Amino acid sequence: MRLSSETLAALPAEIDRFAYDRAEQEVGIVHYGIGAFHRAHQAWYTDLAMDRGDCDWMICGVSMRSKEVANSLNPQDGLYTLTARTGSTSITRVIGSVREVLFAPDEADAVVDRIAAPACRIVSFTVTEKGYARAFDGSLDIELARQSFYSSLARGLKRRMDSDLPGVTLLSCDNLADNGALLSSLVREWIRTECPELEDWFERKCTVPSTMVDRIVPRTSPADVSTLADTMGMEDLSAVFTEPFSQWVIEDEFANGRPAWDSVGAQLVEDVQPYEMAKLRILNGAHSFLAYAGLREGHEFVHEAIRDPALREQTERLMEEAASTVDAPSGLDLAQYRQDLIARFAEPSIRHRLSQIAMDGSQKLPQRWLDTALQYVRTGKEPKFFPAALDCWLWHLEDGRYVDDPHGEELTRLMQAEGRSSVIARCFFGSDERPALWHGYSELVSKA
Ligand code: CS2
Repeated sequence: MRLSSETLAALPAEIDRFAYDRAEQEVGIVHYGIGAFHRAHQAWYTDLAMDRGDCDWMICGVSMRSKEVANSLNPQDGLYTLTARTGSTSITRVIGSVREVLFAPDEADAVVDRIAAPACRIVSFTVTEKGYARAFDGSLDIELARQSFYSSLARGLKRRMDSDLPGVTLLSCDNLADNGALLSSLVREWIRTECPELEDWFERKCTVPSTMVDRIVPRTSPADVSTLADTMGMEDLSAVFTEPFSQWVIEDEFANGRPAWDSVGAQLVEDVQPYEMAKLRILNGAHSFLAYAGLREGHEFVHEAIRDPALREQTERLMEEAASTVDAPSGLDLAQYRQDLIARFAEPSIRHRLSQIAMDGSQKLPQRWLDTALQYVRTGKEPKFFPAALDCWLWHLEDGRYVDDPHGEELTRLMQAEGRSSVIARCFFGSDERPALWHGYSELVSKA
């Protein structure tokens, strides 16, 4: 038996679930990048908000690169479970907020229809760092952008404009510095080049607030799925497993309404930046360090790496240096934040693979390490963590086993042929034909 609308009633009573009538709810959100993270985070908050009586916020998920989620979620009518684990306790809830999943390369017109529907009020994104199709200098790479969300998004917005419908909010939920401003400027570039008649309407009618998202969501393993099937008496091929902790900080600038996410734990604030800086530099910075340093030491999971005394000490030092570059958001004690993070990382029931975090380093390291190091250098201080952390990343390129990165092939080839100094030069300076991979950080090269 498999989880679906039909089999829902047969689930054991202790499995928590929503009480709203899904069939009555309209699709209020179109979400690009419906991976495990979205299902364990924004879709979960939305499900809880609808369960408290907020209506018409069903989600149409859009997959960009693989049909996997559509193939597993659509036969389940969009239903899946979220299991929050800690120690030996796990609590499972069925999430009802996803209506359907579209696979963008085959169903672009349907994506446009959903965005252009009067009920749609928010278009959100977890497309990962590389999904924004940025060129080396941070501007939009139009050719790359053609394979991403820009075209269907702009077509959907254009239809709204032509039908005199209200604007929408674009909500980036990716781990990028200033994700709202970044998304806004990239979408504007697309519009200016591909659909200039939309420019003024977009400016006047749509908003692009920033967000900070936090929840550790390891990739689901086949063992997780089968253990859950034993307790539920049925299979869920879209199940997600995560920690109980979750944080979502959102700038309250919505063009056309939003779910009552604040009634279920999200923080609506005026300025997300201090939260996002703390999270990217301390949590994600430490995560990336643990990934490369941990793999080098032969570990497989985050909880193993952080229990290695030498790595723990280095991680604590990195966190301390990162924290010293951050203005704490009001009410947040950064020393406590760091301690809590170590405990979250050390939780053995969250089997978070280091190789999952090691992915896409070329895209992640600027906001996780380089911004911190740059701030150090510019204030005349020595960023001690930085050479050690970069050394681990370079090791991982030399080693080659875990490299999964849009620039991975080029960097590992360069590493093999010419060694570390050429890779460093490529990252910080580039060449006439190929600009620097990390634009704007050349001051750091002497520390590399
Ligand atoms: C991780 C993040 O995969 C990664 O790079 O650092 O996904 C991390 O688990 C989340 O940002 C936690 O909120």
